[in-house]
Amino acid sequence: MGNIGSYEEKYKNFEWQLSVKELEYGKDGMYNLAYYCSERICEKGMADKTALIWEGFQGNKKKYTYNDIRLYSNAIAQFLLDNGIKPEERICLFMDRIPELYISFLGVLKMGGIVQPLFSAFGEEALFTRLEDASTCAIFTTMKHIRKVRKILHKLPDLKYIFVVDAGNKKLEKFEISFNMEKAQLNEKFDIYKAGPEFPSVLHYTSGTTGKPKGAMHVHSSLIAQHITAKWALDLTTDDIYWCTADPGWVTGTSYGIIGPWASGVTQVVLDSGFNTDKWYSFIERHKVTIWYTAPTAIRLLMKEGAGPVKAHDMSCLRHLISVGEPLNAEAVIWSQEVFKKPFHDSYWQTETGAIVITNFPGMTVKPGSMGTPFPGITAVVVDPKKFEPIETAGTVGLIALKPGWPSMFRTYWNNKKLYDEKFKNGWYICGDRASIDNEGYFWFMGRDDDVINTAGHLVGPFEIESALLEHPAVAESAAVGKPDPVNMEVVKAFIALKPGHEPNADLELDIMNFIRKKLSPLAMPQAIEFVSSLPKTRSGKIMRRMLRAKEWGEEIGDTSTLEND
Ligand code: 6R9
Repeated sequence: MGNIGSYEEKYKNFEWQLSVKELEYGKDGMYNLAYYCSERICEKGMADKTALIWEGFQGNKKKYTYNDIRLYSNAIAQFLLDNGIKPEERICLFMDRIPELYISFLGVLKMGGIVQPLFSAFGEEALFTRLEDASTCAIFTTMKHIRKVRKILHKLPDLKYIFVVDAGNKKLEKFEISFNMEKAQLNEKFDIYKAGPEFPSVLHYTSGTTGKPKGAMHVHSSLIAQHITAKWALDLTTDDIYWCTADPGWVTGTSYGIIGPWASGVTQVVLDSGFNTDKWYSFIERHKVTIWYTAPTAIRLLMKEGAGPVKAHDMSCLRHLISVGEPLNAEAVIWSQEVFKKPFHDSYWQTETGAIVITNFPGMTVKPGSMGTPFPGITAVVVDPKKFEPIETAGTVGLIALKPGWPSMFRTYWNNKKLYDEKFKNGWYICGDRASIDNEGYFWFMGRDDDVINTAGHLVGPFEIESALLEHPAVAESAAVGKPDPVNMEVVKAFIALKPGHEPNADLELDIMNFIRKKLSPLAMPQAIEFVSSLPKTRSGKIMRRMLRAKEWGEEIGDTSTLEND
């Protein structure tokens, strides 16, 4: 089982065209990726195959075949058209990991809409920023989250529809329309929008150091890369039971929680519930999960519980383990080899890259602590930070850079071509991470090259936290940085300078925390606050977050003149 055996052979002859041929991508002028995730699988004789097994947090279960997801996504697409929504309009998905989230993702794409998934734990401020930026016209949500939408609706003139998927008999307000997927009029033959390969598909927001979060715009032909990486890097085959633990509010949850697996005709399982060691192992055992894609924070949490809980379950079903989102420490790889009898394989990529670009392939010797080697078809190097030229000397740290042109590359930042252009230097796409390459071509991650905080695999921009803090009447200025944490790798720490007349004390700290809690998602919440009399700045007045960060990590601060461009 698996695609492992022939990997070396395939690597030698790789071209993206291989994926195009396998998918028959573009056949009869069809480039819409949603077609390849539902109709095509049915046409290939797998209509009755299970596409999704879902378990809710209360243990409730649902199961959908490929024919079900085909019909339901058709119904959603028709429903959107019936409401006058037009191709290229932005439709946000703001739901927990319920079946409607996964299926409406395809529904939006089938009518030519641009799908904008947002993490349901976002607070109203985080939601507002992203809906405003995208001029989103409709949002799918549930009664659990509708309160946040109602609060900001008056500030969003473009938001015309709120589709509530579980309203039942509950009273809805203006602009709110009840939509029950399973009771919707089924549509055997929906006329799927004839999107071209370069037609916009998914808009994922990601955080940077400065400014608001930016929307990475993807196109339908991203499928070419998502399909072949799902096959070769995740090793998905039609015999597998696959579990991706990521939420589709983040890119891993769409590229490899919807598109990759469904375009491969895989049965995937979803657990809509928070982390719990026993729950997770039982879930794997119960569904006989064969391929598991998760994140280092989860692995570290499992490690903390030791081998005991692993032994209490039958984990022999697992055949391939992959990790993403943060540095995968060597200890985690060694531990997984000990307890699961197989190592976690690292995979490196970004919202902007759309698909895995560097990975420890199945069948490859894993060097614990290394991310692996570039995916075939990807030219990845490290460049020096001044001239952006590839570094030839093994072991020298530089910026990870990719040669533009891979199929799933983002095509722009929404409404921000300037920022997009700034990501390219000397003909390379600069990822914003630092790494070195050893003499066998393996990449070793060093850290980010900006001030973005990676907490439990989620990128948090300091700007959003600092903006929320600044709205508090006592805060004069603030800086948010990552502070080491044994499980989450980093957590947010805020340094705050107060306005005259305010004294630092525990009551004020609590008041500030409560104030920002309403604005930020739980993961962006500072775990620590330190009051300072002033913040370190460059001569031009920029806050030197890196200096504060270095102190937290016990690192050499070094020559401060190089810390920020003055
Ligand atoms: C897919 C995803 C991207 C950033 C990326 C880097 C960090 C991702 C990693 C990793 C070390 C890995 N990152 N994979 N760091 N080792 N294997 O996570 O997308 O949310 O955009 O984050 O995450 O810093 O630049 P995104």
